[in-house]
Amino acid sequence: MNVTGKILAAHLLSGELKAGSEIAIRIDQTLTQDSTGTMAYLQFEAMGIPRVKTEKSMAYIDHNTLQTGFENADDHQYIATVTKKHGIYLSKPGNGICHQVQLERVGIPGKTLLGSDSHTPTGGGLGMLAIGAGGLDVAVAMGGGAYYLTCPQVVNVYLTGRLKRAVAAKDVILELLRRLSVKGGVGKVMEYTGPGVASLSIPERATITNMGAELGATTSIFPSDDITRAFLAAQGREDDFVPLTADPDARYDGTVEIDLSALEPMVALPHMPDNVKTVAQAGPVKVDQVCIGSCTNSSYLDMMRVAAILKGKTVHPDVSLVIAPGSRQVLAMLSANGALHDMIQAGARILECACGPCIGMGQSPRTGAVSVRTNNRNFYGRSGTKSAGVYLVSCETAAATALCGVLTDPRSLDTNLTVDMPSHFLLNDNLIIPPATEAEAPGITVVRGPNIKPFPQAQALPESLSGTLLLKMEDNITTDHIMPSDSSLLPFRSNVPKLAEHCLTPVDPTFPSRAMAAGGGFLLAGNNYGQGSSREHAALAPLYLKIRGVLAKSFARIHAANLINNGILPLTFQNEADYDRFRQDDEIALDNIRALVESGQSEIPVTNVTQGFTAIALLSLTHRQRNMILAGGLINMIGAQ
Ligand code: MIC
Ligand code: SF4
Repeated sequence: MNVTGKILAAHLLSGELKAGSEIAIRIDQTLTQDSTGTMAYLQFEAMGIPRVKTEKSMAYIDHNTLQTGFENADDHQYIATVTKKHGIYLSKPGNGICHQVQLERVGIPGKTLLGSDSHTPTGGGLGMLAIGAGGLDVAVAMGGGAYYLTCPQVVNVYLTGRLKRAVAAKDVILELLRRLSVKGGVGKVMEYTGPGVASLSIPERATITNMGAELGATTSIFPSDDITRAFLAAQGREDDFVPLTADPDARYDGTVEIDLSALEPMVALPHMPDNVKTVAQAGPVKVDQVCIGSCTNSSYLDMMRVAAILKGKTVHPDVSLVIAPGSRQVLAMLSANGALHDMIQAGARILECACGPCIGMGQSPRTGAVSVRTNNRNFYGRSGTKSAGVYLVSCETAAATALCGVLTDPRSLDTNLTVDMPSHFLLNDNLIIPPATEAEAPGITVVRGPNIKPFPQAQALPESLSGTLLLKMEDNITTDHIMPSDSSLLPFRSNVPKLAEHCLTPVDPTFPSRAMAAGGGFLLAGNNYGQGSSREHAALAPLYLKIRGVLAKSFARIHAANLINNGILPLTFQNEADYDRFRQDDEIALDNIRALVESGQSEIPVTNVTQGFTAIALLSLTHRQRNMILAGGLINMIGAQ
């Protein structure tokens, strides 16, 4: 067995471990962050379960920390009180980015983790099976319910050699994205094996598993070995260590080989993480801004390499360099050992330990800017400046670039980049607030400010559906297109009516008003629709606008689940060429759709009323998903049960 298979087998509640079939697994740990968490806790409350049933559930506040109005702080207070009441640990704002803190203080090899954030697979660096999902699925898992997923294929990513100086773990995952594309991991777990694994530290492994999300993978995982033991011991958690490796004769559904010694610094050009070239090929592009941080690249190791490059130098006069260490542990260690001083003296602007610029919460670059970042996503508009181009690189490339003012291959610097992993991290969990005891919990009042609005609920599936195809879209539409998130919109994550006014506006600014005027309708999309974030708001805002179905060439995993959880039909073309026959504004009809779904039929005739033809769409639903669609979503189904 491979590592993935071992963990799945140990947690299997129903189904068969056969790639492509539906399985249900037990979830040991959950995490939420504030931008998806408010909705997840509202849904958890709607289920009426008094206390979480997981081994450990964490709530992080790391996304919405700008607090330009009362909204963020209202959400923080809601999360602080609802978690205290229901048995969830709260990581307060300032304690760090959820994935970094979870890796340092909470994650355990061999356990399952479900998180309401697409980069939850960061935990795979520790040998956890860590999966991103919509808030509602996480709410169900907190209540002790199973997590249902399609049993993934497991791809063996066989690593040989070792990284050369100034070549980073980020370059490994960028190389994989170059080879496999943003759809390359759909339906798969990327499992790392081979002699090269032992040369990678835990934060380096976590950088790779983190950005496996951009491959569309279900998750990514490394074995748990001596390096894992040493990391946990340095975090004061050696007792959490369990060894976990693939059997020597483990079977895989495919293999990709990467010779670490052959890699060079890579860059993803605007506006897609798979638009990858070597830094040398991309050339000395003039740069306006460099942002170092995010859950991909903000560990102690990363920051120490950045500090080494910056030490005694000055940031280029035309560049604004911002640095956000990933956790308070990292920041505290940098301040104690003087590395923070080196960054400040070089001219870096230090930000709090949070997502910040990665999700457009501040630091939007100037009009037409080139912004070089260590993040994982460079989707159109995500920085908050539509005309800017974001380039994704390693910390080493980012720091070298900040000094030179142009995109720079860090191998050209002669800095010593050897950083030893600490044998003891600075430990201080005083910003992790434990929940109330069961006896105290009934006395806790959950506080809801005026920004907390009820979430929209779907209706049961009617006999037939009809409406207009309100928008025709290309391939690879991201959740940042469907439900954009920047500093002006993130404060409204618990206010879906307000968010809906911005739904799909990066594709067509007139969409929300047209959808409202039409009283709802359908969407038409290409391949990999809904890639990117786990944000359920990309389903909730369309639901609010009465979108009943999306007709696409294919869907991204988490978004498809979010649509079904909210009673919206994810239909794919039986014959992809039919995509070209449908036009925006065509009227379509799905006659007798309820009876078809009830009978378990997956082939759904879609009549194009305007043009007078019928095409076949596929609705591939499991028995459980069928019941959800019929009931009008997961909450209604649970209510009915
Ligand atoms: C992101 O990186 O896009 C986010 C913001 O972390 C999201 C979650 C969200 O939309 O709130 C994610 O990756 O799931
Ligand atoms: Fe935060 Fe960016 Fe990571 Fe999302 S990708 S969790 S916004 S740092």
